[in-house]
Amino acid sequence: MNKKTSTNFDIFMAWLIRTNPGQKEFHQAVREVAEHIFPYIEDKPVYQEMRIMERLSEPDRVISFRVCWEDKDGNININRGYRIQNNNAIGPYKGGVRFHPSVNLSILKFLAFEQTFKNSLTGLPMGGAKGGSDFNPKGKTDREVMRFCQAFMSELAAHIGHDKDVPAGDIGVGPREIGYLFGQYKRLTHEFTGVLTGKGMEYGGSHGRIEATGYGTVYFLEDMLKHQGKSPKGKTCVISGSGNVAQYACEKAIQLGAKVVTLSDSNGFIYDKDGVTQEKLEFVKELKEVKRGRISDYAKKFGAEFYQGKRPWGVPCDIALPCATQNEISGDEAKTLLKNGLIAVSEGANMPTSLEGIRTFQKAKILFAPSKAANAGGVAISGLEMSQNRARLTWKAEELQKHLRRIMTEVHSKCLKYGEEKGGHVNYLKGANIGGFKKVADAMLAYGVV
Ligand code: NDP
Ligand code: 2IT
Repeated sequence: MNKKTSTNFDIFMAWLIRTNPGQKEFHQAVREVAEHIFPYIEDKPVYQEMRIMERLSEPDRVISFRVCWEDKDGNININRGYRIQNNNAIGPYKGGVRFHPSVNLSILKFLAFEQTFKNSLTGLPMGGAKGGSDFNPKGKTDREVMRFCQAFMSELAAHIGHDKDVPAGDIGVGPREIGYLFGQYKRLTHEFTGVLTGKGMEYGGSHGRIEATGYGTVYFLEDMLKHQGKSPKGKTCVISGSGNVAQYACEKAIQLGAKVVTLSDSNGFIYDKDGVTQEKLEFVKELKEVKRGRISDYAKKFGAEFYQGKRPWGVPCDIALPCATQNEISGDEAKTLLKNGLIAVSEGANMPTSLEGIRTFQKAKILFAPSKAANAGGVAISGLEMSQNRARLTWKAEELQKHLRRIMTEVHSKCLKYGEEKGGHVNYLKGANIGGFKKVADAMLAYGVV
């Protein structure tokens, strides 16, 4: 009898593409991982016989639902909601919710797949999931956003729970949306449990969660530079995005003595030659979180340059921190960054560098921190929010900052363990992929065929 085993990368990718037609972001994310896992399992037949990679890349469950809500003018709107529960081998499903018009099955499946490896790297007991909707919160009133969130949660509530699946924020889902979602869950179930993370401090949130992703991305950068005897101090830094992750990556980079010269949104980027200061950053936080305005207002307010419809990668820098969205650094943009003297990239966003971009950075052997390692700080503090909710305790802010710093160093160490190559170069992508894979795969082996 001929047994089916996963021995061949090409056969695996052909299967993946055939069974998930047209889902290009999902193919990309799986390829990025499989390229390292197949060589790693070549001499480990048990992972092949048990077809771990195939099982990891077929989500446990894909939930899709209609979301109907009434806007301020009395019109009925229909959006599509999703929750992808990718894998719960090492803990309850865990991962953010994204509200953005670009949301589709391919994007959420790539995010849920990545989340599985990222959550494993944190060392905490969390499986991988992602959810969201093609709803566009931009230009909507608070009441419209509330009605949408309530309608979304009315369906999602049946599929989540503090031991089952714990959603959180992502693009377009911040403290306001988490409040509305949590309020509706509580109303439907008559229970107060830690079913979401990223909650307000008044109702079970954790200190440090707001800052965690951005700070963690810069801590990872700091650890990579330290490994080479360098530091962020005095380095010029280009950041994309101006939302949650970008704001706190900017804050930590400034605190560590770097000079941040750009921020962006979907309309373009600002170039501030004098550098973003803490004071200017406070303006950005207010602009984005309260006024929900555009980054071009920064240029008007502080006399910086604004480049309409452009991304910031043409600005000369030592360090790039992509913190907006997937595939925002193309192969050509990666080449431009290198030509201008780039030494390190730490990905705050999920999969912001295209495959061509990654190959370009890796060929040049610069420091490249992939998202599943570099932005793991956010979900790590989410994991600690779950612990606090279970214990009905609130840990002190300083304690959480220490945990975040420690966890990012542990993630960095895992990348070194599996990614250090002959000659001392560290392939952080390989390290993160294998480091994330091992724990999940071994748990799956323990369960047998389920
Ligand atoms: P926010 O909604 O707070 O901010 C998103 C930012 O990215 C905004 O500046 C937005 O601009 C910009 N942006 C979004 N989509 C696009 C696009 N298609 N083209 C250009 N700009 C875009 O989200 P977050 O900061 O939370 O998320 C940013 C990234 O970080 C995402 O990849 C997310 O998955 C990842 N991430 C987030 C974590 C978290 O804890 N929040 C944890 C780990 C990763 P505009 O306002 O114009 O839309
Ligand atoms: O991509 C991510 O890691 C997040 N959006 C955060 C997930 C979480 O559960 O905190």
